[in-house]
Amino acid sequence: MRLFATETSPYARKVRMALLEKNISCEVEWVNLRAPDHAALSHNPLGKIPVLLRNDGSAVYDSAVIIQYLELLRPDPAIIPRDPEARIETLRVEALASGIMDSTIAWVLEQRHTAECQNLNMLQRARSKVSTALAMLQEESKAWKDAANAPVLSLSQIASVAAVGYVDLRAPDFLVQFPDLLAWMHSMRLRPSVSATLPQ
Ligand SMILES: N[C@@H](CCC(=O)N[C@@H](CS)C(=O)NCC(=O)O)C(=O)O
Repeated sequence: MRLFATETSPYARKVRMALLEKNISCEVEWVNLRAPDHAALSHNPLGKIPVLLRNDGSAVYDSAVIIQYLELLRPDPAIIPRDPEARIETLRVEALASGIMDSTIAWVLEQRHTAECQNLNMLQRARSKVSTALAMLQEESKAWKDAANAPVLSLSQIASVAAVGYVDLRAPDFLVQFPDLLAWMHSMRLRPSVSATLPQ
């Protein structure tokens, strides 16, 4: 299998961490998203990464679907609980973390425009969503104190590391408002799947 990814994509990081936690070997091909004919385009018409190319040549995207595929491919160790209530709760936190990624990217892209071309209303809305969602993740993380030493990380924890790590990459000062979440992230650096996938 081959994963098309970039080193900074939080969605790809979620998949890369899941592969490591589940001990699934997979070649990673780094993609230059700025190139008009980048490698992932021929496998995903949307041109987005991550894309997982299976051994039979078929492609799986987006990150949430790839994770479901990996869980089917190798059920143990499970990163999504099988108990229905715990499963929905885990997928809800994954959606929350994905929303943080989406809004942080929207914020970063808007900020790249010259000052007179920025949509300040949109910028403010994206920042506010990141802020309220991070506050909620900080509450969730209080139950994850010992996660770094757990036999396997859950998808909630994997997605949260990827989302908070991306905010840390793009707007590190923003995280100062969330000291408990920062402390949790710091403790997670001991985990090989976290340290091996730090965005460059
Ligand atoms: N919902 C998708 C989002 C993927 C996504 O937006 N990836 C970005 C990189 S972080 C991308 O490929 N952007 C290029 C583009 O939109 O053309 C997922 O979870 O996989």
